Amino acid sequence: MPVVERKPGHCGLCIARCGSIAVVEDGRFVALEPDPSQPTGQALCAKGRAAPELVNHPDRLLHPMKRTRPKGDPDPGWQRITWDEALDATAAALRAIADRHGPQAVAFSRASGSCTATNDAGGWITRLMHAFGGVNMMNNVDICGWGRGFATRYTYGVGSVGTGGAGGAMPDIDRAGCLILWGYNPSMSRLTHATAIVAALKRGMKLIVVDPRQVGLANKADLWLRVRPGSDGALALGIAGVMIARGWFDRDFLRDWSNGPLLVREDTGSFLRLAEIAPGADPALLVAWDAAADAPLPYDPRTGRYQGDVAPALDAAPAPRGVPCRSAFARYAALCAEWTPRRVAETCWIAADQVEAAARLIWQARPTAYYAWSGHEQHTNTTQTARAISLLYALTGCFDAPGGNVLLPGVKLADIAGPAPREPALGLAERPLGPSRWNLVSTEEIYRGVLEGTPYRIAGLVSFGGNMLLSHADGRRGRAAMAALDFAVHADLFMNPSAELADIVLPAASPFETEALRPGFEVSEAAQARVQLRQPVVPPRGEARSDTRIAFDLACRLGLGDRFWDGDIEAGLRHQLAPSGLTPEALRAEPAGIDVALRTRHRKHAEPDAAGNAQGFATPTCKVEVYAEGFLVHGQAPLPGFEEPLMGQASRPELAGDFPLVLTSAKHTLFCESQHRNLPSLRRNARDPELELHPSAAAARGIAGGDWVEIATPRGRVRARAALNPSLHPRVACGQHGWWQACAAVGAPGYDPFAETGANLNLLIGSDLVDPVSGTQPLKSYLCEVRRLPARPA
Ligand SMILES: Nc1nc2c(c(=O)[nH]1)N[C@H]1C(S)=C(S)[C@@H](COP(=O)(O)OP(=O)(O)OC[C@H]3O[C@@H](n4cnc5c(=O)[nH]c(N)nc54)[C@H](O)[C@@H]3O)O[C@H]1N2
Ligand SMILES: Nc1nc2c(c(=O)[nH]1)N[C@H]1C(S)=C(S)[C@@H](COP(=O)(O)OP(=O)(O)OC[C@H]3O[C@@H](n4cnc5c(=O)[nH]c(N)nc54)[C@H](O)[C@@H]3O)O[C@H]1N2
Ligand code: SF4
Ligand SMILES: [Mo]
Repeated sequence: MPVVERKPGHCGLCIARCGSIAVVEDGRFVALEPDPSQPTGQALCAKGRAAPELVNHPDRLLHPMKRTRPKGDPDPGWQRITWDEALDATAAALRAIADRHGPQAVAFSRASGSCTATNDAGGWITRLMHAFGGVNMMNNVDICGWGRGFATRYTYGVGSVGTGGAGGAMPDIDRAGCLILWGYNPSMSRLTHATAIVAALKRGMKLIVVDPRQVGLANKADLWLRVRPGSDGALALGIAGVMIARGWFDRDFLRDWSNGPLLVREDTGSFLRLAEIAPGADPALLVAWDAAADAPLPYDPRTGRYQGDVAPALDAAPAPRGVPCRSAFARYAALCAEWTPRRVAETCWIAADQVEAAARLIWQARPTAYYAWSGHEQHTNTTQTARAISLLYALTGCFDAPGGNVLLPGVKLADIAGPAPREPALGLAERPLGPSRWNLVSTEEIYRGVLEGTPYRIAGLVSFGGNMLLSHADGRRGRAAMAALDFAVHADLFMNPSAELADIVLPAASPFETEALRPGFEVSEAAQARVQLRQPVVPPRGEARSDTRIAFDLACRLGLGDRFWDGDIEAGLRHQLAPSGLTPEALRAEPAGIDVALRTRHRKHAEPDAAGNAQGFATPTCKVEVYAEGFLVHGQAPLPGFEEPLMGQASRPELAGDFPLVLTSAKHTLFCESQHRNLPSLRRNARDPELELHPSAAAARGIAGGDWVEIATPRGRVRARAALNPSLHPRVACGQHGWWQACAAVGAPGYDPFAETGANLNLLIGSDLVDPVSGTQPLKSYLCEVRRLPARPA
């Protein structure tokens, strides 16, 4: 009889972090099962169930290796080395770069925390970067999380990539009357959300899905808006326009909690300062309008109060002292009114009556909550789209209200990242409002730093997972940049095309082989209360080490041990947990986790602060920012006017004839990003990359379902198999990125990541046309054409 152990924990393979029980037979990890006793344990997806295949895979990296041949040689000549050799060589190379160019010349990167377990070590990796003096972290935020977690800070003042939703505020699905999924398909991408939504639909919650494809919960939605990829901003303005015109909005919330009442000068577009009409007045004071007195009403953004606590007019258009002004809200309402349902229908390729239907549902079925993700993230207009959606949401008045998007409490932990060095991150000068403000940089900024030395030289790269040559645009430029680095080290579970260009590769342990702290599971109050110190299911294979271990070890070799408890992870964990009152011992004794007492408070903006003023919002005006004056200062629009995608038919009419289709992309149910194609139970059911086409678009090109096709854009061409999807607009095509890996066990091929005969979808996308605020690449709206290939690619 085998010795069977059943170990509670969670699946760390994606952001859902499903509560699970790992089954271990005679020391071998053989199965992963759901653990319904955990708040995220209702179900597991196929990837989670394939976890033993991943852990036990024959291609796992088991030892540190160094390359012995030049970069660019088809055979890197990997040679096994010891951990001591690997860490010493890495530390020496990084120190040499820091001596020559300064520590900022070493960039750091990590795989997205939404498709890997690198968040387990995220704070420690950032701590390592800060301690070393690094200021540039590539963590994919420019294409994943900027819209939901950062752009919305310019509206609500909050945002955290950890708890997404409305920039830090998670949808209260259990209590929502209406939920909007905007470019987000949790049935494939976050099982725990999907489960909660299905339950809420049973009790009568209304659902609106904005997605070019009728996929996942779009099939159960009360309203499915088949938006043209990249036109979401216009749709948000149009829906808001109907809400405002019909009075379907929370006027009191906008008056009291948004900067909508503040007067904007018609001549400059800046807020009117009191000092401009009352010389000698406090220069910090802004102005609204007192309708009863027909007089200016001073507003102090430091306290969030209007003089005398008089209620301001929301939509005034006065000319105090002859200075023509309009309130921020009046300007926003005028912008929205330009987006009539008919114009939205033409722009977004949806039916005009759906605009009104959406507005009605959002208002009448409140409380309304929303979650916007990848569908609105990967465009040249992502920032303003996220702003437009957030303002539409503000109209509901449901922010931080029960059944709305709630800023959930979390267990208190010590900050482990430590302060960032002062040196500016790459991209900050060009895009001061973008990710660089938070020391987060794009791949293109790194490539430019390496290849062109601007704004300064990047000579080294430390990567914890990730596969940027597949996951970001312009992989060929990326390959040139990787090859031109003085030194790169990459920690991973498997070799991948990006790691192939490193000097040293380190074997990383999988989440099933490591202990990790999960301080809350985000999707609900109950899930947030669950703190788990996930226990290893089996020991790491070979010489693999956890990312946390690697960060601590590397820090010590770099002479930074004093910042890393001399390599003692346990001491670090104890420090991190201290404010919570929890200890590692207590958590280990309860491997499924401990529920801490958390109390959700709503409408925290109305709670008084120490001085007796309402807390308001953490924005420059202390209110929800309908009008973001800070954008104006940096040459961006303070209201989210809609700009067409830069590589779209409207912006590039000269290309529209040769490239008549709009190309977008979506996640694969069976794989995370560029991973998992090597797992037999998954790959068996999805052998080849697919491109979804409308049957009429296919027929017009002589393409049948299953045919191999070539996808061409102005930037390149790659291959996929046609899959017919009648739910698409005939002019939209939807591809899959991340295809390169073979799966020998089922005889499924690999694909050359850099060749036209391969399937790297992101070779089709350039890195020159990006969102002006965030640098986001248009991975989900580009121009393309598709043609049938005579036969399967070699
Ligand atoms: N066209 C198109 N492109 C896209 C997207 C899209 O929708 N369309 N989506 C984008 C999004 S949202 C994202 S987040 C990015 C993702 O891009 P990446 O973050 O580059 O993610 P992956 O491609 O999954 O690569 C993850 C790598 O990390 C390794 N890994 C997994 N777990 C661990 C771990 O615990 N530790 C370490 N050290 N390594 C680990 C894996 O083996 C793999 O090699 O791609 C984006 N690219
Ligand atoms: N199975 C699986 N799960 C994953 C991942 C994975 O790769 N596979 N990756 C993880 C990661 S890193 C992330 S970021 C999350 C993301 O999870 P999601 O946000 O759900 O990811 P996507 O499938 O890229 O995009 C969601 C939807 O947006 C639609 N869409 C495409 N273009 C547009 C557009 O212009 N506008 C609108 N409104 N919608 C559009 C697509 O059709 C798709 O159905 O998933 C995580 N979970
Ligand atoms: S959805 Fe699947 S891969 Fe993601 S955590 Fe759950 S079981 Fe794991
Ligand atoms: Mo992502």
